[in-house]
Amino acid sequence: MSLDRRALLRGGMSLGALTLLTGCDLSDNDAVQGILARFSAWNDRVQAALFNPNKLAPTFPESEAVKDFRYNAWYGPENAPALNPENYRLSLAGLIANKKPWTVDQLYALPQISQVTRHVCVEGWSMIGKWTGTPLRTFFERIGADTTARYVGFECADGYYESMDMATALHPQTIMAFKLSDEVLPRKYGYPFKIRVPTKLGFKNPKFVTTMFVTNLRPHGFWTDRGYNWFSGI
Ligand SMILES: Nc1nc2c(c(=O)[nH]1)N[C@H]1C(S)=C(S)[C@@H](COP(=O)(O)O)O[C@H]1N2
Ligand SMILES: [Mo]
Repeated sequence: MSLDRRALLRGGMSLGALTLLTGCDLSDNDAVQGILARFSAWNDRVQAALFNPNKLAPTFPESEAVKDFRYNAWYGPENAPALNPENYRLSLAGLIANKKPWTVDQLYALPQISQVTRHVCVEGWSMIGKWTGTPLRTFFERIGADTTARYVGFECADGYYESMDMATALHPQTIMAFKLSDEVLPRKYGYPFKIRVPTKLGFKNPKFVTTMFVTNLRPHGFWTDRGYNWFSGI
């Protein structure tokens, strides 16, 4: 099934219904893309309005956390970036007072919490895992991020990129995850850290993050640019 068609169905609308509604020739790809983009923007607005920044994602007993967690990216795990702790630096940009880059040691010395939550992938699988790390809110206090700004963007070592609204970034369960199953986050799962956001679909959990920026202009997202909803809350 093509990405366009999947996006349409996810939007709750069949191709036939869309044809009736719009009278558009659906073989005209530009028209379809335009309609999809408008539905998607509308969905994002409605979802953001419905989002309760204090509502917690379900948590589970530790015994339910899967040790052999599933790997996902558009390439195989052997091609996952191997970031070297000697020269890795987390870059900070945009509306942040202290943009000094962070080393792995500095990041791993931050105060940490653990969560056992469910990761849900749009491709049709989900898994419960235990992640440990620093709430993004705590990190934002340290670096003097402007939390009145609207968005946070992430760039990753494999060319992936993601973004989220500030309310989600400040949510108590949104963490910079340094560990999976009590062990330093293995390379394929995003070493030195991934952003773990249990209130969002899996694709909004960027791995191997190398840059974080705060902005009022909505940044792009890798899968959002390929037809998925930007908000993608669960
Ligand atoms: N940098 C980067 N982050 C990423 C991805 C990716 O390909 N690259 N894939 C996303 C998707 S679709 C999913 S389901 C999860 C998979 O994370 P896991 O390998 O820890 O299960 O990572 C998300 N974050
Ligand atoms: Mo995913």
